[in-house]
Amino acid sequence: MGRKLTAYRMEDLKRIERAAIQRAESAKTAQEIATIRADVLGKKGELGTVLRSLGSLSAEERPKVGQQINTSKSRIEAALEAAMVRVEKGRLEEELVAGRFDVTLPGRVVTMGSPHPLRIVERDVIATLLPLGFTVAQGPLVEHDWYNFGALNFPPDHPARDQQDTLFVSDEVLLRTHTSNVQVRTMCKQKPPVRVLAPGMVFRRDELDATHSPTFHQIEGLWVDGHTTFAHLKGVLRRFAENLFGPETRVRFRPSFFPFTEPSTEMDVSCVGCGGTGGGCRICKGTGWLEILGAGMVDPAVLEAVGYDPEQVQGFAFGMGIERIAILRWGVEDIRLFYENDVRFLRQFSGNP
Ligand code: 2NL
Repeated sequence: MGRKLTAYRMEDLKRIERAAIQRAESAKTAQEIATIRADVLGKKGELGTVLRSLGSLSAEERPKVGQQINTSKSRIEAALEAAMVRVEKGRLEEELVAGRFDVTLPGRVVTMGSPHPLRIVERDVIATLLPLGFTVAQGPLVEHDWYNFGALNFPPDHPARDQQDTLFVSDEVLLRTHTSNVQVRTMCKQKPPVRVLAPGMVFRRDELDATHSPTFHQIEGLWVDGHTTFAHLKGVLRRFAENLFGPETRVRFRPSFFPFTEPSTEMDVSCVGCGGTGGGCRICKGTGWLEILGAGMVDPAVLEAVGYDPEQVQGFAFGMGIERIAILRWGVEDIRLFYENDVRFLRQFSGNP
C-alpha cells in the first residue's frame, strides 16, 4: 500500500514537471512565465501540494519523493529561465525590426555655427585693447539727452540734436547716437584713472540702403589719467592699428572736429588691399589710405560736466564703426547683408583671419 502511494506521488511529480515545461516552452511573454512560476513553484503551487503530502508516506519512502521534488523543481526552473531568455531575445528583435534602433539610418548632421562678422570685428578690436588695460562696459540704448548730448558739449542748436538726425522717444529721451553715453556714465560713477571700451548698437535717423543703416554698431574707447597727452593717444592708436591690421600697417593723423574733443583727429591706416601703394586700388580708391576712426583729447567741458577737474586730469577718446571695419576687411558690398541673417552670407565667416 505504501509503495503504491509513492508510485502515485512519483507519477504526479512527472506529470507536473512535463506540464510545466510544456507551458514554459510555449510561453510568449515574461508575464506568462511569471504566472507559470507562481502556479507551479509558488507557495500554494502544484509542487508545494506534493511537498505537504509527504507526511502520509512512510519514513523510508519519503526521501525518494523528496528528492524527486527537488529534481523536478530544478528542471522546471531551468525551463522557465530558458523561456525568459527566449522571450527577451524575441522582444529585442521585435524592437529592432520596428525600427527603433535602425543602425543603418544616416546620422543627424550637427551643423557648426559661426560668430556674426560684426561680432568677430568687435571681439578682435576688444582683444587688441585689453592688454593696454581697458575694460569693457555697457549702457542703455534708450538714453536721456544729457548723457548722449548735454554732457558731451553739444551746443543746444547742434544739428545732431535735430529731429531730422536723431530718433527721439520724447523731448528729452532718445535712442543713443553713439556709445559715448556709456563712458559718460562710467565717469559719473568712477574716479580717474579710467580706461574703458564701450561697444554696442547705435541709432541714426537714416534710410536703409547699401551704405546706410538706421542701426549700426560702434566701439568707443576712453582713457583719462593724471597727465595724458596727445602723444599717448597716438601711441595707443598706432599700436591698436598694428595689432588689428598687421605689423606692417602705417598710420597717419589728420585734423578733424567733434564737439566732445579738442583737438580732434581722424586716423587713417595704410590700405589693407594695396598695402598703401594706391594706384588703381578699389578699396582705397587709389589714395593708399583708409579712414578708420575718429579721436581726440577729451574737451575740458566734458570733464567738468562729469565732475572731473580738467586742471588735474586729461584724457583721450576714440570711436569707430564696426560695420565699416568689417566692410574693409572682407570687401562686403552691401551693409544690409549684416542684418538679414541669410546663412549663405553668415556661413562665410569663420572668425579666424
Ligand atoms: C567716430 C568718432 C569719437 C569720441 C568718439 C568720446 C567720448 C567721450 C568723451 C570724448 Cl565720453 N569723446 N568719444 C571721441 C572722438 C571721436 O568717434 O568716428 N565714431 C564712429
